[in-house]
Amino acid sequence: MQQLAVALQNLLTALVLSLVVLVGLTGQPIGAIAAPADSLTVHLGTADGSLRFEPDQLQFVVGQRYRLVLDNPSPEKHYFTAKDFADGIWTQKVQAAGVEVKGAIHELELKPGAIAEWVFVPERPGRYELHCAIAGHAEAGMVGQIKIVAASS
Ligand SMILES: [Cu+2]
Repeated sequence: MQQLAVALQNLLTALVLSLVVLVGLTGQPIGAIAAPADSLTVHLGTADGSLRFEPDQLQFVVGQRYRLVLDNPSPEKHYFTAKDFADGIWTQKVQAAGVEVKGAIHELELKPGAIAEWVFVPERPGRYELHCAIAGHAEAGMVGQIKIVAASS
């Protein structure tokens, strides 16, 4: 059982590595991966309990690497739900409380005081909607817009 888990982990590591190599060969984000990521922080809710994202307008450039820090300064849990956006990016990892998750992510739930880092490279230009999936929160204003724009050449 243990051996199987180790074998699976090695396989996953190999897959991730070959993916990185493939991306490198096709020309795109290997430079972006090596380059330091642009950091930005989005707060899910506010300390006084307002139901909103701060900021609620986000913009990213295709091919650039980002480190999006999500935190929850509010007294209740919130979601960062942006499924179409998540389909339009390549997620390198999501990191929270000593755990790194690799692969596609569509939604994150943050408990009060939680913090998570989402490292990704935008791939598909477009306008995407963001909301909190907790009943009533989007209706109360916990929504946002995410724009992915093409790199200017
Ligand atoms: Cu919420």
